[in-house]
Amino acid sequence: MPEGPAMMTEMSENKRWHSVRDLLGTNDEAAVAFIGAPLGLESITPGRCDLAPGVLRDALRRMSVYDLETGTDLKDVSVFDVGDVAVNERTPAEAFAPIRAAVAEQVARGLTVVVGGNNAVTRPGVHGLDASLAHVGLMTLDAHFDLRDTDGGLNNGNPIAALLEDGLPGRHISQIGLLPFANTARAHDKAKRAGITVRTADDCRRQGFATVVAAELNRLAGLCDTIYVDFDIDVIDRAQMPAAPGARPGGIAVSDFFAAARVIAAHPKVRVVDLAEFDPSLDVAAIGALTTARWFAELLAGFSARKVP
Ligand SMILES: [Mn+2]
Repeated sequence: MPEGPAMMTEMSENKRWHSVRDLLGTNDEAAVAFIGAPLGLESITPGRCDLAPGVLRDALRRMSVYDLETGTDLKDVSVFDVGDVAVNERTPAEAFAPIRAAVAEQVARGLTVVVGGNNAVTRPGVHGLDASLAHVGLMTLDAHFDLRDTDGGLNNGNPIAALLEDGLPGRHISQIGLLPFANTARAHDKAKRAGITVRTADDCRRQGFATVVAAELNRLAGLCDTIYVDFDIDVIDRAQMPAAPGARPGGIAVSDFFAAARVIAAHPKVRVVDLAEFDPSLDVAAIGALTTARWFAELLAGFSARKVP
């Protein structure tokens, strides 16, 4: 046998690999949709969350499609990339209709992923999944209630308050990962009076974050036809997620966040998820970029493992 390089029958991995970015394209038959929602205006702490969809797409090149821990290979998964909704220069009030419409157009797929943007993307996202708000459940993974008063206008601190005012039943809402000294007594009282289920970061540490998430998915699934999940990335401990203005020390471990993403995407009633509050202008050593990229890979892995009922 002559010596020399082996015959290559597949793409060489000498300089590159098959990445999660390669899964995004224009295949209209794809079971998963990716919608960029670069909404940055009216953040309580002004920032550049509008940069997140582009940074996340780029970071997906650094994710191999293969998960050696479970033997999951995403190479045959196809994601329809809708592109970005033109909301860069819009307020949450102005962005409501276009984001709602973009989500409503995709919800026939198995899973629609909305990449914000600040947390004001959640209200139009929920409306896009269920215009009646009567049959949808909402789970938030967030250090905050996002129940600030709406009297001064819509911002990234009041999407849940606005949804309650729109008619979403409080018992259809689960809020997980709340932190002490990051919320007010008034917001907590609003949550209790509305019948929202509240699980603090400490509850999650004691019981296991993925365990709490799975239990709440089951609770919501018993009440609702579909479930929307808002991943506010500030639920992660600030040392592990510096690129979120609201993240604080004492938050959820990033490994728990990834595990929860997989459990959530595997649930057959979860139809739309969003990612909110990633501000690339605050990033350090691409921690935020790589964290959101891994989150997206976990969603695809969970979705691939979904058992169709
Ligand atoms: Mn939030």
